[in-house]
Amino acid sequence: MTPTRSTKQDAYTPRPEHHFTFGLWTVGNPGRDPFGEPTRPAIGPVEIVHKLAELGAYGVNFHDDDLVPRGSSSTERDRIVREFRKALEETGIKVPMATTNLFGDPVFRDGAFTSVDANVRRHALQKTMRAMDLGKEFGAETYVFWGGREGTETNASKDPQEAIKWFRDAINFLSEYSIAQNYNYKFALEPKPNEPRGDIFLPTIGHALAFIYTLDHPEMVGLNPEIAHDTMAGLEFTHGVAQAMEAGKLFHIDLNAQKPGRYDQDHRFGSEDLKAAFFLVKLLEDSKWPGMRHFDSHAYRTEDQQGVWDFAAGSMRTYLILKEKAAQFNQDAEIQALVGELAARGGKPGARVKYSSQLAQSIRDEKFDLEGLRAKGYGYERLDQLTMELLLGVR
Ligand code: GCO
Ligand code: MN
Ligand code: MN
Repeated sequence: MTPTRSTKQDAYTPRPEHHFTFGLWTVGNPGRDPFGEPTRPAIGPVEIVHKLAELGAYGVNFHDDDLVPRGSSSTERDRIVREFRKALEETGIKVPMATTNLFGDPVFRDGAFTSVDANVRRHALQKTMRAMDLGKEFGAETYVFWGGREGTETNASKDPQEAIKWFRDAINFLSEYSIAQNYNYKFALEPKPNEPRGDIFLPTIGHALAFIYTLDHPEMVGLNPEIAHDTMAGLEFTHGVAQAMEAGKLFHIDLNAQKPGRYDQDHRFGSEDLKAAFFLVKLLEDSKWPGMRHFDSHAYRTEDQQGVWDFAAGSMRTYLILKEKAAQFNQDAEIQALVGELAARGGKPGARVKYSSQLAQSIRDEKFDLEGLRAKGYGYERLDQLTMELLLGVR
């Protein structure tokens, strides 16, 4: 096992109660890309579990095929499962989430739940049910659906309305399976606009949210949004997360970093657009969101195994630093004075309109000081600059 670089213990040292998780496929990523071979050896599940425990993570997540490679015999499966379970017991590492690989096998090249081939669609159900069984063996509570191959390159191929119906049938079917098996899974749909398909169905948080309310069991189904995916689509991630959260639908989150307009980079959390990362952490922490802080990302392809653990430690450390910055923002007198002025403009805390005929009449009759409202600025330049100075460490 690669020795950990001697890292100092300080306020930003991750601990299990911070609920940081990694996928086997994230720290296990060997650096393959569409243009080149792996640049480092794959790391086995048992070593990953021990290393994540040493670094202070809470949990590890997996796809069926990450843990038990495709084509394993039942003896191999039993051995792998037994050794993985032993590692979990020795370290206390949990498995909060599981998922299915419905993208690697060429059988899924036209999609899994939305392949035009009905046999492929039923095979995808079979693979998912088996993977749900495997996830439950390790106590997973959240089940992620990332439809990487659910989509098209050409709309000549399938009727997109029909494809949505197939997708709905699959989620309804698997919801019933979870209920029948007493699995009590929460399903989390993960939107992505493209890659590996030219265009993927349910490409954004908004598409997925709207889809959920057409399901037979909308209460079981929520979102697993990912920073990289919304950034690829040019969207403001924190707004999407907030909308999912406000709807009670933020079931899981994939943290990483991404430059807009690129392939899915999945870089170390916080390594791009620090201010966006800060406001995301602030949202999650101010809301006391109880879910797992999952890192769906991997080390640069330049790295050896030491670099992988630097990447994992760095992801958690940056989150904790930003968490402290969020607390500082909430305590900074000058910032809070500006925030307080805005709150005062909002009326009583949480003042909202609710229709009644009297209120309608009174709003119709209300005299507004429009000159005053037009003239008064909002102070956002000052507020943003103070935020920047806080982030840059000079406050
Ligand atoms: C990606 C996705 C995946 C999923 C993972 C779990 O763009 O490759 O983000 O990493 O999150 O398959 O469902
Ligand atoms: Mn991704
Ligand atoms: Mn993801």
